[in-house]
Formats: sequence, structure tokens, C-alpha cells
Amino acid sequence: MFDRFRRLGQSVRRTREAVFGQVADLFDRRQLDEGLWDELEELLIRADVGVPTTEYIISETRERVRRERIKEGGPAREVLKSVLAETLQVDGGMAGLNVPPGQLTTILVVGVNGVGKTTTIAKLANYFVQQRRQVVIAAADTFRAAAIDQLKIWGDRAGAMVISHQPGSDPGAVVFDAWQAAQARRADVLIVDTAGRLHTKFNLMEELRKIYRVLAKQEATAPQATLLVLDATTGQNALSQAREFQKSAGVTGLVVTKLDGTAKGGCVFPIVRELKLPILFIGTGEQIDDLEPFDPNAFVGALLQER
Ligand SMILES: Nc1nc2c(ncn2[C@@H]2O[C@H](COP(=O)(O)OP(=O)(O)O)[C@@H](O)[C@H]2O)c(=O)[nH]1
Ligand SMILES: [Mg+2]
Repeated sequence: MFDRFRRLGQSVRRTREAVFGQVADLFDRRQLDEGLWDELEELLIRADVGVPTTEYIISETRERVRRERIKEGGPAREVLKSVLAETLQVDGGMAGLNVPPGQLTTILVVGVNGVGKTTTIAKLANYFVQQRRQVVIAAADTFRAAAIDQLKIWGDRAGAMVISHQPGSDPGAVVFDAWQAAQARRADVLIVDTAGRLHTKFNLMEELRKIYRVLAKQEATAPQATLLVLDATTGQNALSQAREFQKSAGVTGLVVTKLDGTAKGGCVFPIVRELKLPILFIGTGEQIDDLEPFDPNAFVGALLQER
């Protein structure tokens, strides 16, 4: 537990050092005057929280501070922490993803090229194998030969079976075979990798729709989850990518990667608030166990950690 907290703290270090540390300090050194709220606004915008969400967070915090007749920095900072954590909460959302044993759960993983889909799939496979789940991976990003090889290596390392075809082959056929293999092995989880770039955005969404059809033909409720992977280093751009995918891909949850490599970790606030989709996991590094179930309170605690 302590170790996980330390790792979370480490992974948001750059975001904390760039901005949120100053947010925490702001409440140490002064009165709750207009200047403090202005400075807070400036800091949150600098942290990639974006204007609408920054305004929401500040007005909500000020309102509660007023209502509770808070006059001191310490308690006001606690109010801010609650507002930040609540902004990251979505009804029905919970940390991680629960996969019951003994029945097949299919997880489709989508997102643009380079955000960390394949790496995240390897991490997820490892995460579920550690929970003694039998995992099959479908290498349905057939667009890039390297993606297939990468997945085979990662799959081996995680202890998951990887089903792949030749580069350039039909992703629907890969998914079909992987489904059959998962059934034959009585697997608990089937994770489907997908291409992040085709010749056009239309082709990409068409291909995803085709994968959905192949899965739905096997089982009406499949896939049980569609995870959109977003790269935190792209900051506010991640939000526009997410809007695109949400329109056509029926996303049920988010994975935010590369938090360790960026000071733009504040982008998670507008992403959750505007998309109303829960973050299930965060990526905190390039190794196979650098994946953490996302806990809003722990995350905000790590951002505003006292130093
Ligand atoms: N630092 C860091 N790098 C990551 C993380 N997740 C993925 N990457 C790196 O991002 C790059 C692209 O990852 P990849 O899984 O191939 O992306 P894909 O194109 O979406 O499948 C690789 O160099 C990964 O090592 C993360 O959480 N932290
Ligand atoms: Mg990939």
C-alpha cells in the first residue's frame, strides 16, 4: 500500500512540481482573498485543466468555502481537494476493472497511434494474469507489422496467449480466431488491440465498427468494455481525441498513459468532467507493471502532497 502510494507520487511528480505544489502552497501563505482565487485560476490553467473546468472548480470551491464559513487556508485547501477528487469521479465508476473468473470478458482497446495502446494491453494482460485470470490477446492492429511482433513479445512476458495473422490481414478475422481460441481455452479475458491510424479517420472508425460486429455475432453483449487510451503528454489534445472516439466507438472507460513523463497531468480533470467517462487505469511508466487502478482521492492527494 505504502509502495503504491509512493509510486503514484513519483508518477505525478512532474505535474506536482510544475504546478500543483504551488496550488497547495497558495493556501499556506495567505488570506482567502480575491488575489488567491486569481492565482489559483492562473495555476490551474497552466496545469492544462482548461478554462471551463478551472472556472467550475474555483466557483464550486469558493461557494463551499463561503457556505461553511471557512476563513483559513488549511480547511479551504481541503475543500479544494474534495472538489478536485469529485471532478474525477463518475457515477458507477470504480478503480480498475473487475473481471469475474469463469466467463469470458472481452475488452476492446482503442485510441490514436502512439498513445500507448499496445503497451497498456500488455500491462492489462499482466494485471489480470496476476489475478489468476486466463488471458488471450487479439493482435488486431494488422496495419503495422511491428505492432504484431511487439504484442507477441509483451504477451509472452505477461503469460498471455497472443493470436495474430499476417500484417495487412483482416482485423475482423483475427478477432474471430482470437474469440474461438479464448472459448476453447475457457479464458476469462480477451483483450483486443486495434489500429490507431488508417488512411483516413473514416476507415479507422469503419474498422472498429467491423470488429464490433464480429464480436456481437459471437455474443450479443461483447465487448463488455471499450477502453479509450489517452496520452497525458498531449494535454488538452487528448480531450479532442476523446470526443472523436466517443462519438463513434462507444467508449466505456479511459486509460490515461505517460503521466510519469509530463507536467500536463491536469488534463485529466476536463477529460473526466466533459466526457463523463471514468478513468479506470493510469500508465506510470514503460514497464509491464507500470499500471495503476485509478483512485481519484489518492491521485489528488499525490498532486497536492505536502512537502
Ligand atoms: N513513459 C511512459 N511511456 C509509455 C507509457 N505507455 C506507453 N508508453 C510508450 O509510448 C510509446 C508508444 O506505445 P505503444 O503501446 O506502441 O502505442 P500504440 O501505438 O498506441 O500501440 C512506447 O514507446 C511506449 O513505451 C507510460 O505510461 N509511460
Ligand atoms: Mg500499437
